[in-house]
Amino acid sequence: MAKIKELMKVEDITTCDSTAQMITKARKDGVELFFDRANEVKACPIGEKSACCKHCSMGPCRMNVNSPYDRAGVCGATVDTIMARNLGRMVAAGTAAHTDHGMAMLELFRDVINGKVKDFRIKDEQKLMEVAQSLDIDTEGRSVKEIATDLYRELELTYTQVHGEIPLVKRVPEKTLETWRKEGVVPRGAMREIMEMMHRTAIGVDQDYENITKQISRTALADGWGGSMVSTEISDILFGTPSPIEVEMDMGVLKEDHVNIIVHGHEPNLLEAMMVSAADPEMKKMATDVGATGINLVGMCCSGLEMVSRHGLPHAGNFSSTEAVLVTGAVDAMTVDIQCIKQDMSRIAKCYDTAFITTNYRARIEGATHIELDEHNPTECTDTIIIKAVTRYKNRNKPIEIPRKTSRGIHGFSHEYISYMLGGVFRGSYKPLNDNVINGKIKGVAGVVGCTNPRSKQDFSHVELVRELIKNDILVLQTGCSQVALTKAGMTGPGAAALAGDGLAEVCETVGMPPVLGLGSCVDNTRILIAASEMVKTGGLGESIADLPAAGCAPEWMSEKALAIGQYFVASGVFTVFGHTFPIIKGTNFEKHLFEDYEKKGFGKWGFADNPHDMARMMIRHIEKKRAALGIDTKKERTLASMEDRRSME
Ligand code: NFS
Repeated sequence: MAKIKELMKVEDITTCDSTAQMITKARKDGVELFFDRANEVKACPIGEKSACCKHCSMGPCRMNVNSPYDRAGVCGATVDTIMARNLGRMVAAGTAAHTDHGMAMLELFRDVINGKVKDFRIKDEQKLMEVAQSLDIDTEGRSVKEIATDLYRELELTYTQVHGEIPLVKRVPEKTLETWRKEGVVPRGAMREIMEMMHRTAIGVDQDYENITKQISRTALADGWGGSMVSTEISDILFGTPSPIEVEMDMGVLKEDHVNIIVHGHEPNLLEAMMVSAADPEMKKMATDVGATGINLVGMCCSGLEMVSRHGLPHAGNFSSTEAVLVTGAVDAMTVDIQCIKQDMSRIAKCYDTAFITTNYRARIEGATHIELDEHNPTECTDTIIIKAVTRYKNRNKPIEIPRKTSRGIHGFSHEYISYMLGGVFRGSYKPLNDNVINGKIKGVAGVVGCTNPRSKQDFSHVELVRELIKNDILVLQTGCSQVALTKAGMTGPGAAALAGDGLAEVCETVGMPPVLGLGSCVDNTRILIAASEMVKTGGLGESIADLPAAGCAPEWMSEKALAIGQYFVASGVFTVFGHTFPIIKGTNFEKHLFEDYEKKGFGKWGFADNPHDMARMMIRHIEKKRAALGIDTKKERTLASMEDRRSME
């Protein structure tokens, strides 16, 4: 372990009991985790504020964060240009991650249609029809293959379209699209937008922060309404659209007498194939032959969430727990694909003799065993992983300590299911949701999403923020690591309605839903976009997404992907608050542009707060402002909705 001058107190690092227990164990075992490194490697104060330009070799040029207009870069770039360039490149990187993931799903879809991939199939034909129809693809009297082929061609444009508007903008409310057209930010294919973003932020090109911001929005929109949306829709078509399911989460899902295999990453196909292998009688026998009771397959982070939503697979924790879970000594194999995988997991896995396996050609890690997943024969890879895990089980020689905690929650709320749940099976609609927002039982809707970060006490802000929001009758939609934090805190089950304000609690009890709805992984933030779009189209809450009493927040974000998501929500019209830090200097022109002026153009805007109570206050204030603008801010007499009332809402 590197020499750490002063270790942080465990209670200051995390509110997750299991992770806390493992941090303590790791320290006893002499194993360093990223929490301690975050303490040791202080963030660079200039980099943190994005006030350093290293886009050419005349620099790197570092600005003065306390007096940002004191100097300029060697080329003359002002601090506004520098910060805008940096944000642009971060958003381009985040967009690239989501769209490359989406493209991988689309290529898999193509090979399934062509019959080249036989281990996967189109599982949800209804969703295929709905997505095709939403893009004006003719479905009448045509075969699934014909429709799917047309859909593939259309969605490929999400990436490759050089001119014009990508097909999925057909789903954007008219007035929102009008704003985009007026401001010149309707996205072309993501490849074109990312390319232009990189070009414009190179030395000597775009040196006007407002003009750079346009391309930042356009790039991010190519993610939210493009690459990420394709990923969600195609994953639903191939693997099934989620519907509510009760799931167990936290490290207590590991079982000492089982071969424990964790899958961590983002693409659902690895875990889908793992499920097939783990259910194979031959594999099961192999596990029992070495004395195990069975194979225990568990997810983590976003690929885990995809399987939570679709199959009810247990989930061991979020981003800040992926190293800590190895410290249990109970993980026989940790297998990963892409994104949010810490390099040091490879070293920690070695300390506990856990097989650490990379499976994707894009993401190899030094010290890991690489067993590539080939979609044409996926179980060859996943069978091999199970054999490695069984071997490790047989040779277990490290003491095992599994935290006992688990929490149950309801997950798998697709935007289709929200419509069905509220409107009923024959008259699925967002009208009951809109009606309850209009009558004030529900004050508004908030998306609380995103990562955890070792520089921010794990899960704390997510939980505190959501607690405040639901208490104030705001329905919370969740994705990503935030959803895991809230489940561990016991707030994604119907019992959480007791923590909600009277109005929201009443709606939750009538419908039988929790006040906190888990929608899936980070690419599934697009489900929130579609839900927002449906709310606008249903009527009564304004004409554009910017009119909705809605707000978003990523309280403990860390990834560039989160910035891309934040920007596509802002550009779609949502007030979006980030916590813990933001790469910008307060009081600069660029900050004023993003945090104040941007909403005057018909977009949303950014917000920042460093504690969950301020985040909640800002979001609630914004929602109240929107309610007032819609003329629905008068407090209505509260009555208990009966079934009769529910029917009459129609
Ligand atoms: Ni999202 Fe998923 Fe978690 Fe953050 Fe990483 S796992 S894609 S980026 S850390 S929420």
